Amino acid sequence: MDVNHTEVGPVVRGSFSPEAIRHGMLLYAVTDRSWLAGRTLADCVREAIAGGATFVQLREKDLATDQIVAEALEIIPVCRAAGVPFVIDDDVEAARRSGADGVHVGQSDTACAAAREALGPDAIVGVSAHTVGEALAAQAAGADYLGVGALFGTSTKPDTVAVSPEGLARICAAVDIPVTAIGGVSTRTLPSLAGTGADGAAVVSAIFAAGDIEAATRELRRLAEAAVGSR
Ligand code: TZP
Ligand code: MG
Repeated sequence: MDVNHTEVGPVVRGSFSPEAIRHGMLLYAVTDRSWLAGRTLADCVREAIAGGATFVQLREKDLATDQIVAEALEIIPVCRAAGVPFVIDDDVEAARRSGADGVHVGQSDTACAAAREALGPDAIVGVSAHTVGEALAAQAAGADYLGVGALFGTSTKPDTVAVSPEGLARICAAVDIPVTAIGGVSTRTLPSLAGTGADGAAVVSAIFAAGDIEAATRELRRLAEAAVGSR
């Protein structure tokens, strides 16, 4: 992957082209520490990347910013060595302090434009969207990509809003920025993303709950390529 690195204060941030970000949507791994089983989260991310994950998001719902920064500093070298973009969920300050490549914000988190203002023009800012209206607003505000879901049933995020495959297709047709589909994506459900126009899938449990993360990711990557290849 083509990456230019720029100095951001004491840290170095990768700068990813729009094409690289679109490719990153193919199999977007969203971390969860629920299933570490003696491994560090950085170990799990390393396995996911070895299996073909194309993007990594650090998602922590219960940690303070200092702890998120500390975790990010362990994971960033793993992602950077592989040229894989790394963003942090919600916490713009943790993204800024750690030198993450960017941030992912939901509809009730920091606004896209404010995140961009805080992190600078080279940062990746991703936004969660559930409707065409939210998607167009995010694109107009400068989002680099959209996460759309929840497509399928998931117990990972209880407060999620349901998006149908038809709703996903409407969003993909309405925007120019890349889209990754999230929520209940597994080897069973991933093939039904074919034809929606999505650039790939974002996955939590089907990667991080797996005993063999690398093997599980490899199979998801194969299916993602097949589904997106036929869009
Ligand atoms: N946003 C919408 S659904 C979801 C998030 C973070 C959780 C997806 O988790 P899983 O385990 O891949 O269903
Ligand atoms: Mg959020």
